[in-house]
Amino acid sequence: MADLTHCRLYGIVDLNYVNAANALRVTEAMLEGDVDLIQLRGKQKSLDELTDLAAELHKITSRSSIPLIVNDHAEIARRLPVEGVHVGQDDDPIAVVREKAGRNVIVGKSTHTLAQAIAAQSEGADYIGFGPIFATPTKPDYKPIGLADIKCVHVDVTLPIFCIGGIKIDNLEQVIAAGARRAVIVSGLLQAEDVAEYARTAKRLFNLKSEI
Ligand code: 3NM
Repeated sequence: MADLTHCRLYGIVDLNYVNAANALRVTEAMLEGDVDLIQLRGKQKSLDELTDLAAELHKITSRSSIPLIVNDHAEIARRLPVEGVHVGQDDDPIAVVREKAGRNVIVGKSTHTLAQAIAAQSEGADYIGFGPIFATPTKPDYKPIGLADIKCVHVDVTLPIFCIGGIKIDNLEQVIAAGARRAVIVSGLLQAEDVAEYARTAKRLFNLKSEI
């Protein structure tokens, strides 16, 4: 299983922002910009559509040895050699995700409170998302949790923690200063004029500002 210890920047190819026809190009740009981990997310798409697209994306992510994580569908990890599956609070428990995948894949879980983060670790997640830190149009119904719990979650949870939600180049330093070692950027990256350059800038901030 891929080691996530050194991952800093997690990019999501979210089909609400990117046409499936452009997904490959955007993924290539993320790889060029040195994104450490990539997720395919398509809440509106069918399992078969997502499976076909994941197969295309995996050809190029695997060439760069960057893990490809699929959102929600463990079944895709059964059909394809993608590296992992990401689930939310209302999805299957992690053991069920692994069972459905039929092999030992990376399983990540979205968490929105300190208690959920601790529970996800006990449940056997390989990493967690923690957020939304700021308000975000990508998940409009979620109340932002702010910066204050970032330090605490890093004390209570030893798994890789990816802060998420409303994070952009403009506020990334603030998130890092609050204790984040890793971040997910969705709309910031996908709406950037130059996706690769945006990713590179974010990585540079981690390299310069992160203490660990
Ligand atoms: N999950 P953006 S916030 C997909 O808090 C997602 O679990 C969240 O998108 C969580 O970078 C979020 O555009 C949206 O704000 C992140």
